[in-house]
Amino acid sequence: MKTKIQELKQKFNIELADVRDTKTLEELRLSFFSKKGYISALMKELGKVPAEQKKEFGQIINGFKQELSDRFDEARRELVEREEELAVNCAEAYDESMPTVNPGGSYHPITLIQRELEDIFRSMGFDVEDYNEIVDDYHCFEALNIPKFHPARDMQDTYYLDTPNQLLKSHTSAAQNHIMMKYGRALKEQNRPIRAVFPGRCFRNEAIDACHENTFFQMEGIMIDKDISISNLIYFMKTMLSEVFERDITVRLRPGFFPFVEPGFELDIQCLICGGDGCPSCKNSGWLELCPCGMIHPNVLKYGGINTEEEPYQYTGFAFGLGLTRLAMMKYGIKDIRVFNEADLNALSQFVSK
Ligand code: FA5
Repeated sequence: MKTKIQELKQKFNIELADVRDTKTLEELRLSFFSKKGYISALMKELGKVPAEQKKEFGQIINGFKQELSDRFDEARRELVEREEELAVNCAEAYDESMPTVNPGGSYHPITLIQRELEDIFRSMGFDVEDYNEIVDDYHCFEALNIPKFHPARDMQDTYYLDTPNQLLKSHTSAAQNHIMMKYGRALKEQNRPIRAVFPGRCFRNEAIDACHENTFFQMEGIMIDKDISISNLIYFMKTMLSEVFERDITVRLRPGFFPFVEPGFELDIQCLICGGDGCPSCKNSGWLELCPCGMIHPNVLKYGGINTEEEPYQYTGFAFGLGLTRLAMMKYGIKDIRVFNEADLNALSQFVSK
């Protein structure tokens, strides 16, 4: 029994030396003092000791219990003191005005593709413009040859504000009139062609699926000068796509109706997710509507103060409305458009600037 107590004392000393906090200390205390602990086991053994030795061993066990108990109390006092001190020091060390330490952010894929396109168009002499997200009915529709109650409005149902006549822009074309007004004078007086792209967030009251969102990005572009034709339009579209994808992309141009262009086209690219076989990202068609475009309708030029008839200012122009979000899907192989707005950092932080 004496050897047993000696062994337990040694065990206690070794384990206590390793204790760093009150939680571990409590675990050690229970291993000795709980019903199934070492002290209970000793007391059971006491029952087997001959009667004449019971008193002596009983006193030894009690002395041992008392010693352990005192050492526990002392260790607990010291640990509690240390933990309190640590908490106070940490609180003092915390400075809420300091920037938070984070692992470093990354740009959203839309930001990356938008910047890439801005650089491409700047290198071709285009100005990059910004425009409001809240616009009025005139700029979003009427100045684009879409009068009230025109069926083309049905394709672009959007969100209307309580303030009369204010809505969230359903397409970047809403900025066309503003850009024409801004640069029209330089066109007329300095022969400076209007070449501008204007990226922006668009909103539509839309049923959401793998390739449709209610909030998405477009990049609009216009070019107005004398003798601008469809050849110019096709040249710029081709150059832009080959720069973005850095390889040959299969595209198709088909007629498309938009009241603000005449003639109008739909420029589709073969789906790069399925290679043209059909998948949810392209609604199983193998093609993705990417960039409607066309020659700007004379009415739209007129609303923008651009002369179309009077010699020598017979201006023409082209316009395109690139689906920036869909372009990002194709470029980065993102199968579902909803990824862009889900704020899932695991998915979004994979994209790095070139
Ligand atoms: C327009 O928005 C016209 N303003 C484009 C235009 C500009 C035509 C200039 C002619 C001249 P459309 O509704 O098709 O057209 O949208 C243009 C592109 O935006 C689509 O090809 C597609 O790539 C993208 N887009 C449209 N709706 C959504 C949506 N709900 N989610 C994601 N992308 C969309």
